[in-house]
Amino acid sequence: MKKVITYGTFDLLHKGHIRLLKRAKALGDHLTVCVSTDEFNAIKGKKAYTSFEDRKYILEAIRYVDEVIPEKGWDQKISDVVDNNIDLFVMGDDWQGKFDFLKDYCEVVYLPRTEGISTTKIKHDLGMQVDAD
Ligand code: C2G
Repeated sequence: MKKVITYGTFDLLHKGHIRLLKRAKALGDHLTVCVSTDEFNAIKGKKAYTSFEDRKYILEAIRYVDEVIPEKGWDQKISDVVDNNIDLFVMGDDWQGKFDFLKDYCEVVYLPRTEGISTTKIKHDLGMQVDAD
């Protein structure tokens, strides 16, 4: 069984997120999503509209997602890959190269982002407070 993992906040879930999850799952048999906690988002300088518990609940309802675990910091990826027997790490290419250190532990693939949609754009278009990205 080929296990895939990906990471993110997945706030205000949109087509770009779903397309990433769909393509990641298609590269294996099992997809684990490591979703940022509210505390980690604060470290990332992001404030999600939807709480960690609700973002986890929503992700668990997606057909492409098999397991959801918490992302509490930047430095858990190696242990996540090892402890979960992960074969493939997938991220959108806005992260191109940033996680190549994982190549010692698993395959690493960066997928093209979906153009024209982002959580920041949604918030901006709705006239909401936008994080300092
Ligand atoms: N994404 C995408 N297309 C978009 C928007 C997002 O493919 N239009 C992808 C991102 O590249 C990422 C995933 O969807 O792989 C989740 O995006 P975010 O929730 O914005 O994740 P981010 O805040 O970048 O957190 O440790 C890594 C971080 O947790 C990543």
